Amino acid sequence: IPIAELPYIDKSRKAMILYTSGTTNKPKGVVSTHANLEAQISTLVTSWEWTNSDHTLCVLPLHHVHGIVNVISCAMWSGATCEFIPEFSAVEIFRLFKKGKINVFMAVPTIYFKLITYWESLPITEQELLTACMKKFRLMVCGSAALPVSVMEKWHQISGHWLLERYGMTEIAMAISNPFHGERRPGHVGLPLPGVSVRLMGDSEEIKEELEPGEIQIKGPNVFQSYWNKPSATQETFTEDGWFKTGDVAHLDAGYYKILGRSSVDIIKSGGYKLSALEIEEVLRIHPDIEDCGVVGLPDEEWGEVVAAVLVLKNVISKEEINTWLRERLPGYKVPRLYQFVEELPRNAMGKVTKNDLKIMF
Ligand code: MCA
Ligand code: AMP
Repeated sequence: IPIAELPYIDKSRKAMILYTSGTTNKPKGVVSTHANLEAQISTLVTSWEWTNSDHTLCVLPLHHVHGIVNVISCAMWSGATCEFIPEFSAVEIFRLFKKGKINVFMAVPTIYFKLITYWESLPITEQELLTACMKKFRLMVCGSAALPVSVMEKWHQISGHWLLERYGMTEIAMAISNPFHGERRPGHVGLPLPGVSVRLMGDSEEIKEELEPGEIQIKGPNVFQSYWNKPSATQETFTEDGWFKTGDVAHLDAGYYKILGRSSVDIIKSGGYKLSALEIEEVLRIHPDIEDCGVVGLPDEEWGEVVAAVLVLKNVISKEEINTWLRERLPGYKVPRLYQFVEELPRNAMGKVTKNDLKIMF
């Protein structure tokens, strides 16, 4: 098939906006240029050795980097094949795996957890067939949230693959990755990708040494241009010398980065989605029977974290009624799974709700 020439596009032009939740109550639009996308895609194509004979399956939403950049854009850049399923289904994923064409697969930890659970429910002959198909894959990647070591080990038992865990963010796409060749260290996100500079910064603006925790800061052509129509938020997220402040805390351990946590308790990662506790609280406070509330993320093996809410009520109302009301205003993955009702929220001397005390209540 003759390949038509593509139109000339100035690479400094804006190419894409993806919305991301953060420590503000409204999601921000992350604007990336064509040059940003080129850098984000080409570093992965090189590092993970994509070719036009690859065949992948997109099971992820397209309004996030994981689906749109890592899966689809890398496949298109390489001339590879990309299949889609309209919504997540373990049955459908394994049915397509069994056809024997797919050789590259990428997903969030929750999806690997769900695939393991489904695989375990199958008869042994079916399990063996699937294992044989998966062993022929070239690459299996996991990211968007911490991959529990238990999931990595179990997936190795059933597929023969050590998942390649990598670290990224909407504003920078992928920054740190375990190697394609070489040791994929459980519980670690790996080394900086080619073209990406990484440093760990302490509270007093000192660069951290081996095993000292610090905020991950990123520089490179992969880093986004601006938040849509938010010049001051854009400025605040960069240091004076131009490093992007991720808000994630890590340390360096024998050459590999390990994520230790986040600087904000108000960011929740559930099912690979990044959620703002403040955004959920703001919606809850509109409810006529809710006086006040505090939202937190609780550790969970399947979802990474689950959303939980502590409520002070004006009038008696059930959890079910609150959930029905919330589902008309928020997508399902933002709706709290657990509730506690209290007379008063715990606060510190400054009057700020102490989120760690809320977590203890569960
Ligand atoms: C859904 N359910 C949940 C959650 N989500 N329960 C607890 N916590 C949650 N977060 C419940 C629903 O209420 C429902 O239960 C049941 O699970 C099925 O819901 P459904 O919406 O059908 O869920 P699903 O289709 O099974 O979705 C699970 C999923 C999805 C496939 C893991 O969450 C997903 O696609 N996640 C990936 C998101 C992603 O791509 N993130 C990347 C962004 P009931 O029936 O009882 O109500 S991060 C990124 O791009 C950065 C750059 C990076 O590093 O990659
Ligand atoms: P998002 O803003 O949706 O792009 O989510 C990015 C966030 O996901 C990062 O700031 C991290 O907190 C988290 N994240 C991504 N990959 C990993 C990983 N491999 N391990 C732990 N956290 C991760």
